Amino acid sequence: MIEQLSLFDTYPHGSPEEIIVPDGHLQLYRSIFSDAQVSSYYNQLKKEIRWQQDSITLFGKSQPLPRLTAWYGDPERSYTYSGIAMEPTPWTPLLQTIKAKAETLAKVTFNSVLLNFYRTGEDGVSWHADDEPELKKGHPIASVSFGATRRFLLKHKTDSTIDKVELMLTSGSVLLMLDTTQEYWLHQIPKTKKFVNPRINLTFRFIK
Ligand SMILES: O=C(O)CCC(=O)C(=O)O
Repeated sequence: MIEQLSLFDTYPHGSPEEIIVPDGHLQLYRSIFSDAQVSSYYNQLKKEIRWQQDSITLFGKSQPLPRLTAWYGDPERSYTYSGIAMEPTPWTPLLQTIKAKAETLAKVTFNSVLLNFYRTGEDGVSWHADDEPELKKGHPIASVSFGATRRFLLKHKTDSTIDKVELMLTSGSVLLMLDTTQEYWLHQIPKTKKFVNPRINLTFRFIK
């Protein structure tokens, strides 16, 4: 008997939306997880992750970050951003499951993840690139979202004539930031005064 392959069998994740910009390349998978997974993963992450409230010093004044964060990963993969040094908490089984999915899509391995918990629309992250020296240059970054849909904006670091890019990151989506994207582009999750439900985002990374 000949087994017929459906499109779903051939492309179990569907084809991603390709976002090709000057000096950058992203792929967006809109719904990678089932509805049941999305809601159970969100609840579990909210409950079991060791969320912390970090502060940064701006103009000599300490200010809480507008989100909660956590850093998980392989032993000794510590990470410093905006002057905040983070030691990795060991992987949980759920984080390993999500990591495996991200690795299948990105076709690389990851050894760490930064988690962000946006409690309301007043939480966000301002313009930055994931280009700290300890991150392996050019290695894909996989950004997985659960919870509220939020706007994700990208702008070129040096050429203001290049149009900004706006993506809506929905629950269960996986965005891959590839090639030279971190070298040439900044990204942000802007704050909004509109009511939005909480959202959890995980960015899987590779620390050298
Ligand atoms: O929440 C997001 O989608 C973005 C998170 C982010 O920019 C980061 O972790 O560097």
